[in-house]
Amino acid sequence: MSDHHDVLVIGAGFAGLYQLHRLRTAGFDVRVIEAGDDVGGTWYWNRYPGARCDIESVEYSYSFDPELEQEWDWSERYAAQPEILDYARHVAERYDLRRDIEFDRRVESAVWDEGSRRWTATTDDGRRRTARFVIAATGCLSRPSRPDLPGVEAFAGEVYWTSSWPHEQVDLTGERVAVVGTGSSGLQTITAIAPDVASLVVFQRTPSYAVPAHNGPNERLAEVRPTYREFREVSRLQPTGFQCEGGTDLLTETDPGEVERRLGLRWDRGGLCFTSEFPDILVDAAANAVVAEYVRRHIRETVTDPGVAELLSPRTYPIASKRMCVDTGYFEVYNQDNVSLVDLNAQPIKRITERGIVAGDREHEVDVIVFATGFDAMTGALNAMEIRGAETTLRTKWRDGPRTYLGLMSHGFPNLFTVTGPQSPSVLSNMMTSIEYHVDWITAALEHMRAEGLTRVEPEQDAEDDWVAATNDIADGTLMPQAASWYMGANIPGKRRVFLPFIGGVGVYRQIGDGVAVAYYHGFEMV
Ligand code: N01
Repeated sequence: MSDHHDVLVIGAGFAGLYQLHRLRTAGFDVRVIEAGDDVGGTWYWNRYPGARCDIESVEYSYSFDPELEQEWDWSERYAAQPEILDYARHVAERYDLRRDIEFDRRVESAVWDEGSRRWTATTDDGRRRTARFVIAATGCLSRPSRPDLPGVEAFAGEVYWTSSWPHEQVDLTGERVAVVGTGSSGLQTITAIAPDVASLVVFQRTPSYAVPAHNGPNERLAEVRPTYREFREVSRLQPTGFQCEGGTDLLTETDPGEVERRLGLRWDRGGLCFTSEFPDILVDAAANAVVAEYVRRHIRETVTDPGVAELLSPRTYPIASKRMCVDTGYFEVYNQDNVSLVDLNAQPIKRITERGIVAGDREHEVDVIVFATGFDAMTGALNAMEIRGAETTLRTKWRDGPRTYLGLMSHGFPNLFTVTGPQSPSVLSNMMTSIEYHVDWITAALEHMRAEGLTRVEPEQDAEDDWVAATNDIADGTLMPQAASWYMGANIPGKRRVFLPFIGGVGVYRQIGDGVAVAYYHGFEMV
């Protein structure tokens, strides 16, 4: 096996798999390095109870091959983690991808050599591989955030992290369980385990806005299939990369009764499109407040204890400025006798003991602690590697926040691409749509370079500066920076607060990316 390749891809999640398929079909010699022992990325690691995608399965799937689209059956409107992992495995088999993937290897460093115009990547087994191009398909939410709570090692029971749940069955029946964290992973875990555990204590720092999923059999698949091609074309141009049929009337100019009616229709349909009814929700605090109160009212109507309902009601940030959750009976869980809620703002966690968690002046004795504390989003996985470009490391360059051109490349790091990198729509979109777009774009760029005999590509400093400024300006025009969210890097102590994704929309982003490519990769220096 040669240790030099045209392209080294890091990660065998949905981005890495598709990137391998595209480049190999185009005749490149590609090697994929994957830290896990199987494909699937996010869906390989996050196998906690209740893990499920909150983008509908007709949208959260590859669109590149009409045959794949027609042959794969999604059983539910929102697919559960095992089914999505099966799909990733099916894709790996169907396109014979495994032969070019090395599992159980983590890339620790990648160093650029200007003389040979090559990257040298070193994996955790000490092995080095060289490649003309490196493509980081490392995921946006793949570097877990593990808060440093004193005493964890003293705990006598079991500790689990939703972001790296064990592969063998974990039976929590009859156990006394604590869950720390109430984002999407926490909500899904809590809802799934509450019926079976002896007791459940939820440790909440910030309550989440959640809208109902209304999950069920996937009736939409039969509807969409006959015209799947056209359906995908429409999705690719939507702001979120999936179809929401966004409204155009401003909430603040709509009669309150009509607002109530329309939000009700969205609520009854379920899912993340809830906030797409009015375009001013994310830019006008008054409009946002109406929608936030709508959700809080549902929480009050669902949770019988008014004190608990109030604790579960988000009030400190605009709705949708932190990632919304999609739930299936989450708030109802708090009506169960065996479930209690600890507000960490009033009773912060002091330490973990042999028996449980001390919050405020009370020790909560448990058998199991589940941490659902999130990720060092968007930059975490990239900065975890020592990536040394022409002059410095990526970590050093990005100390005050990521700097990219189109979220695809960073000046000073030639021939290094990031799939769904920071400052691209990524986490604000259907990841599948954004992954496919980036992979197609990168593949076309590499084919162009090969055809022209070019061996080095790097974004120009000016193009990058303009893109960074534009992404920040657009975000500053919204309510998004008001939340202490992982979109802002605010969940990681010491991380610079900068809005990380591009919020201009998938359709707009696509037009920009296409325009750049058509203009001979304007803003990229290719030599
Ligand atoms: O992570 P999160 P997640 N002490 O960061 C709390 C996607 N996803 O894994 O908000 C106590 O959202 C933290 O509190 P706060 C989706 O994009 C999708 O749940 O920082 N608590 C928060 O409550 C999602 O947004 C799906 O104040 C601490 C929680 O832990 C993203 O992944 C499913 C703490 C972390 O929530 C991440 O979701 C799952 C501490 N020291 C995930 N540190 C679906 O498709 C953190 N917290 C459905």
